[in-house]
Amino acid sequence: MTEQTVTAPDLGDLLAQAPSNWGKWGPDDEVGSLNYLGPEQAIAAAALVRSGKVFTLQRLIGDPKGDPVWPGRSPAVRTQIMDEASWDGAEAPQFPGGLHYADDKIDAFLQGSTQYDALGHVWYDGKLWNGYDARTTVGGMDVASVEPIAQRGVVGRGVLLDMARFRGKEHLDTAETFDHTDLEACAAAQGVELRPRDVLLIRTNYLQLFFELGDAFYEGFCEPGLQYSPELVQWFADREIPNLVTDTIANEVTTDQNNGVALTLHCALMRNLGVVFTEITDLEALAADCAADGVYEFMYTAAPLKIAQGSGAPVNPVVVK
Ligand code: UVW
Repeated sequence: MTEQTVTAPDLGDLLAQAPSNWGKWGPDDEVGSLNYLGPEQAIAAAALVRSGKVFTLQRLIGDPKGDPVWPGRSPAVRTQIMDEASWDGAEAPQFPGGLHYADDKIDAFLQGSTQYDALGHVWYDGKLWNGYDARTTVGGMDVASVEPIAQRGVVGRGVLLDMARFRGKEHLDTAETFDHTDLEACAAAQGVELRPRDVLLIRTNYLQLFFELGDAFYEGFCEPGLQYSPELVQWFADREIPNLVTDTIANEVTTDQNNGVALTLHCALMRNLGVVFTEITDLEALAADCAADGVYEFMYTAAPLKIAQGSGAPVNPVVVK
């Protein structure tokens, strides 16, 4: 990844002609393409509930098998503060009636598990989503934090695009890429129609390798995923995609295999179009169910935790079929 970035083009140059939604929802907007989801989309999504089957998409925080995180981040550490042993000594707190209780806390990267990124999470050329100055991130996100996304919540028609199954693989491979034409072909093979304003859920099952390989997973780290092209970005813009949800750590091929740029789509989709990213989801149970009943559309709902000035926040999205 790092060797290629030395010769990589500048994001400002690469994306100079790329579509932008800055200003589309006013100068103060902080939720971007989530504006595409309103009451009409929520009602249509609710109409997709037929079997009543419920799927939660969050990965376990504190998984005994480990928590996959972006290199440089560390998994959450949970510390037990109070438990029955707290009442072993004479100094134990006493409550009228004899109450005992358990308490704990976590020290966690807000992007260290299944999470929503704030729209201001990434930037280049000193500007965030909607043109906000990157200095507004210093010491905490003054604008385009995760809080407005959390306040609003996300409800819409979700469509699962099972790229791993479509390619006949247990999981996609390191640095394997695909684009919007592959998403369309996958949808066609699954017999599901892609509609404007869909929440797209893309399964790679790549994180299975994290659980199989342990630390070796991070050697030559390059996740599979969508790869930048002007046509792909235009496809997202034309389809008014509000939310991109994947089961990888960063929702796109880590390093563009054509030009060496890191996380181009974070910039082209999130920063420029205001597409909201949901990462590190667990799509396995949902994908198995979709493969079994052939129904790849559903009601998708999510709301990240409300964290003031957060650049992201944990979430447990809920899908109802
Ligand atoms: C980065 O953008 C670095 O990480 P992510 O979006 O995966 O949280």
